[in-house]
Amino acid sequence: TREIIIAGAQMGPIARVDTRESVVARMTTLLEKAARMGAQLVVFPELALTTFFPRWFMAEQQEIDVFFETQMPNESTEPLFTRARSLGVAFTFGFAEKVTENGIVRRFNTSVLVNIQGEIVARYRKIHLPGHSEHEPWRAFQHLEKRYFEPGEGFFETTDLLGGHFSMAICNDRRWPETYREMALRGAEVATIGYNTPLHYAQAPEHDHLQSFHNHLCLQAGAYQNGLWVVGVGKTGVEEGCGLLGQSCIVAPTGEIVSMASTTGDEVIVAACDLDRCAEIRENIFNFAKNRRPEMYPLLSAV
Ligand code: ING
Repeated sequence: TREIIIAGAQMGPIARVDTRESVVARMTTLLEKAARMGAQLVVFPELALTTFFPRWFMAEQQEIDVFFETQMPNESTEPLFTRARSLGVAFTFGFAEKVTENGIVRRFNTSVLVNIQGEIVARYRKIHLPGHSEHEPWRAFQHLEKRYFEPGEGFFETTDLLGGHFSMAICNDRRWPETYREMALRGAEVATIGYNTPLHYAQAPEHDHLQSFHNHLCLQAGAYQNGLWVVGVGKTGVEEGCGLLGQSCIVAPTGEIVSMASTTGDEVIVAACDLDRCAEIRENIFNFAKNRRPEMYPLLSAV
């Protein structure tokens, strides 16, 4: 067996006025609790450092940029990196990233994976940006990820950590079956996925009551159909008047939920994840080499 203790650090609402320092203090408390529970890796939500600001239309770029980090770690997040290193715990979290590449300022919905030495060993920039790019006042709240972020240009890379192969995805990525298949084809054993999912979906409010079902359906199917451990961790509760889905969970390669949050606040969930269990699926029902027929799915990889 190759058992790794993995924790999901679900976070309750973050107010627009909450300082990075106050949020990092909450994250540090969650990380310390996870460590006490034996965690070797702690998974935080998407955009874990700030409120989910794409819910508002903001005209001025400098008002938007208040929510972005221009370097990582930085003065406000360094205490989290330092504490994790002292506890020998790896972690992953999402944040809004503003970088200048080749003289061009770029903004991404990003997550990083940090090893037990406190070093960033992987960076992923969300490729499936949901929502819309123009102000749509008819909505109860906006979902302007297509306006505030660019889609990432990196693939679902895997990173070796703690004796396993890890891949990161972010929120809407988890709804696309391609995400998990690409990870699994690259040898991933664990998918870590932070999310901020409103309970109200403006274009189809008749589906609002299905948000929890659709969340677990995607995570469980992705896990089972690809023999992956999947860790889905939400920002939850009523954040600036907007209800966000909780029920963060850890899913085994069989598709079974083995640990789930039961509050809509800051909460640690933990599971002992034997990475060798991926083989139960990947060497049998979903043995890609023996059973998958890519030549019969020509449209799947078509651009
Ligand atoms: N949020 C949502 C998500 O994909 C959404 C957007 C909500 C899509 C509900 C469909 C239904 O979980 C982010 N941040 O991607």
